[in-house]
Amino acid sequence: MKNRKYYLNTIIIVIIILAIMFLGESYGIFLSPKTQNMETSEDEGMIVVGVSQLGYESVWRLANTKSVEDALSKENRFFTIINNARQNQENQIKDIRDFISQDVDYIVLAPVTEKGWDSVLREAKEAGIPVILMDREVEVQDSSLYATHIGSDMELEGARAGTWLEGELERRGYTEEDKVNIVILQGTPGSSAQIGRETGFYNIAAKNPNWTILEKADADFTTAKGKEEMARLLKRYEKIDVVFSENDDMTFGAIEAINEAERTVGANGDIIMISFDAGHEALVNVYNGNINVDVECNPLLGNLVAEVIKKMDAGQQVGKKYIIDEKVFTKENVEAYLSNREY
Ligand code: GYE
Repeated sequence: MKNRKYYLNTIIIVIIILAIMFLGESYGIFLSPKTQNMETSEDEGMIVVGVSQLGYESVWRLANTKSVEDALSKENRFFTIINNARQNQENQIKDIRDFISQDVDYIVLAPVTEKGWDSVLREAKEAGIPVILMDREVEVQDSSLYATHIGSDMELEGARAGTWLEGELERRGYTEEDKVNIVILQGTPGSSAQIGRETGFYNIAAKNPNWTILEKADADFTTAKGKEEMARLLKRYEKIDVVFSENDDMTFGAIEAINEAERTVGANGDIIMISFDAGHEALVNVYNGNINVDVECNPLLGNLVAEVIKKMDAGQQVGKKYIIDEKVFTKENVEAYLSNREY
């Protein structure tokens, strides 16, 4: 009796294992990702796109990744592989090489820093795979190594912050005699966002001899580092009038550090807070008066990327640069944007 039951159980288990293997094979579960990608995409005549996203360091980045996922979707005839490089250029170079060996149709690259891309982009070019730069830019000798760049004018963003500060100091009654001490919370050094925003801001600062930039502190676009660096700066400098924080995530950390140091920030405080990106949570902070000004950087680039790839795929000529329109938010205009902010 015991034996019969044992055999019956064994037979049932063997049947279940065979059924799983059979179904797995038919649905491609046991195929390597590469084979799986190519078979599915070719079968359905889709455009295969490899996306090398630089990381998930900020609210901006999450919104950008989602926007790409939504636009480069199966329904939209795309087969998309998104790799996340965790803010590391080596990982991005490896991702691009993987995409080349998978023979994708297009590569979308959001480069963590500007330098160091020449060889890998040449490899993509030699393989005949067009590279679309998204968000940040690259600094290469030969601009034919990429097809186009879709993103923001970061230098203009920095200049907008500087112009706003000039106006604000004037409104507060500052004269040329009044010293203004500024600290900068920097995003990833060598990234377009850091370089561009600082260049734009420094150009305005150069016209205001009473502005002193006390220190630039690398806080890598993250809240944790923003808080840590701000706390350190507050201990080091007695008089800080302005914080130029190169993204919202660092700003959130900085506000916490300022409050913990029993200092006040924003429209009603003694430290002026300048921020970039202008995600929903930051706009609420502008509305509540914790952030004085937030210069918009729009992460919703997915639709434009999809549109440009479709054009290229249809053999049409595309532009070398696509820059999106952006705004500047202060307490005066922010209310109208609070309810329908997508990120
Ligand atoms: O401002 C920041 C993100 O490159 C524009 O990267 C982007 C920046 C953005 O981490 O929040």
